[in-house]
Order: sequence, then C-alpha cells, then structure tokens
Amino acid sequence: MTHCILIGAPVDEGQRRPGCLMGPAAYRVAGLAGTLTALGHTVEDLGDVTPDAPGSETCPNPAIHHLPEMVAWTRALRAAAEAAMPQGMPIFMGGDHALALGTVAGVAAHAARSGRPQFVIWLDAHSDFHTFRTTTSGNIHGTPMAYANGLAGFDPLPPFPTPIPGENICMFGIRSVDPAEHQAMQSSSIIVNDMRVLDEQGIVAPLRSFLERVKAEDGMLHVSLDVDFLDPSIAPAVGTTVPGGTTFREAHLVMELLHESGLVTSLDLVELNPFLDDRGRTAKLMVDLVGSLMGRKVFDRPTRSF
Ligand code: HAR
Ligand code: MN
Ligand code: MN
Ligand code: MN
Repeated sequence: MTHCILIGAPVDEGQRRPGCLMGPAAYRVAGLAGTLTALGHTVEDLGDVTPDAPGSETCPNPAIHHLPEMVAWTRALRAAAEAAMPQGMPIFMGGDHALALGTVAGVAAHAARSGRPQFVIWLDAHSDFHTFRTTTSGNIHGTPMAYANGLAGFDPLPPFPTPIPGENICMFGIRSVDPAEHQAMQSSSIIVNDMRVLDEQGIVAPLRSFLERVKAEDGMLHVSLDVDFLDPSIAPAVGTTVPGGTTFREAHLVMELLHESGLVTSLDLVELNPFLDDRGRTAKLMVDLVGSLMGRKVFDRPTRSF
C-alpha cells in the first residue's frame, strides 16, 4: 500500500500549443484517484500548484519564450516535490514536460538529503536534452533532462541541486533527437534505449538491467512518462506526436515491471493535451498505465521479482 499524493501542475508555457493546462482536470475526470484507491492505496489530492507571479528574467537565446513563467513554475514545483517526498509518492499531473525542471530537482534534493542516489526513467519520444542555449524552438519542455544531468546553460535557473549522473538516467522510447541534443548526449553517460534498441531487444531486458542497478544501489526512482512515449495511434492527445512509438502492451509491460520492482518513488505524467484528445481515450489510457504501475494485473501469479 502506497500513500499517493496527487499534485496538479498545469504548466502550459514550455511549448506553444495551448491545452496542457487542462491535463490535471482530465486526469481527475478520467478517475485517477479512484483507480488508485481501488488498488488499495491511499490518495491525497493536493490540488493544483500555483506559482508566484513571474519576474522579468531573461537569457541570451532569443528563441526562448515564457522564461519568467517557467522560472516561477520550477521554483514552486521543486518546493512541492520536496515537501511531498517525505509523506508518500508524489504523482505530478501535468502540464507539459517543462514541469520536470522542478519536479526532478525537488526529488533529487530529497534523495540527497536521505543519503540515497537518485535514478530517473525517462519514457518519451524525445530526449529533452537541450539547454536554454541550444534550443532552436525555444520550447523549454525540450530541456529538463539536460538540467537534471547538470549541464551548464540554464541561467537564470539556479544550478540543479545535485546533478544526476548519466549512468543513473535511462531513456526509453526515444525516436526524435535534435543535432545539439545528440552531441550533448554523446558526451554524457546517459543510457539511451531508443526505439531501435527496443525493436531488437524488446523492452524487458534493458529495463530489468537498469532496475537491478537501482536496487543494488538502494536508489530512489523517478519515472517521467511523456504521452508521446506511446504511439500516436493509441495516444493522440499530445502536441508533438512522433510515429513509431510504443504499443499498448509494451507500455503496460513497462509499468508492470516497474511495479514488480517496488522501486518507484515519484512519477510525472506529462504532455497530455486534452484539447487534442478523442473522447478522453488518451487520458484514460494514461490512468490505466498508472493502474499497472501501481499494481493492477490481469491475473495474480508468482513472478520473479524483476
Ligand atoms: N527537440 C524538440 C525541441 O526542442 C522537440 C521537443 C519536444 N519535446 C516534448 N517533450 N514534446 O518530450 O523543440
Ligand atoms: Mn503562452
Ligand atoms: Mn518530453
Ligand atoms: Mn516528448
């Protein structure tokens, strides 16, 4: 039994297609809390985070937009994550992926205080490995993984509290990487399981090998689930669809293995844009995936641990 802490993060400023701000409401309507309580968990919904009024920060890259808003969101979400971690398992209902600038900073600060290493599983079509200097779209949702890995180029944000080493970051589902991200990732030790790896090896072996390391090092594990990890044919409600994503069963299998590991300590649900959805099917699929992550299974049978 887990104490699940739902935290709405209606961030819409990390990209240019309005709608992700409706994400937290869509997860509530799709029954996220009821799904968790039906699995025997306790649930507390803290409502939506409200950031302070934006300041007037600037940065050298003229493409960047909504920077003061994102600085305010990052501060507020980092504080919310740090406050929630000692109480249970925070589930951040996004909001676009820029919210992870704050949520990952908060959970990593908490892990450092607990003397445990932080690990991250990034389930996404994109690597989100730009800095504020390298992004050409100016969309801050394409940057949080590089911030968490401790790259320079994030002024005016404060430096990431305790940068997460590349070996502790594992990406799955990757199929869209910009040249500057590619270059930066070549010089980091991030584990990149792009779709080619998943096609060749399946999802189980690479996931198990990462989870074994998290377990061996008594790590805390943050999962960041971007809707576009999923194939657009099953998850249309996202502004940045990329063909060739994970299938319904691959995605559930990831969640089931994560559940069996018992290692997940925090979760982001990001990039859902309910305005683009087809009668709520993407929101409902995301809620079902959380159900699998939190222990729903078709049939109970003894499993090897993971
Ligand atoms: N790499 C592209 C950019 O920086 C696209 C980033 C899209 N990111 C997300 N989240 N949708 O993963 O603009
Ligand atoms: Mn806007
Ligand atoms: Mn993303
Ligand atoms: Mn993405």
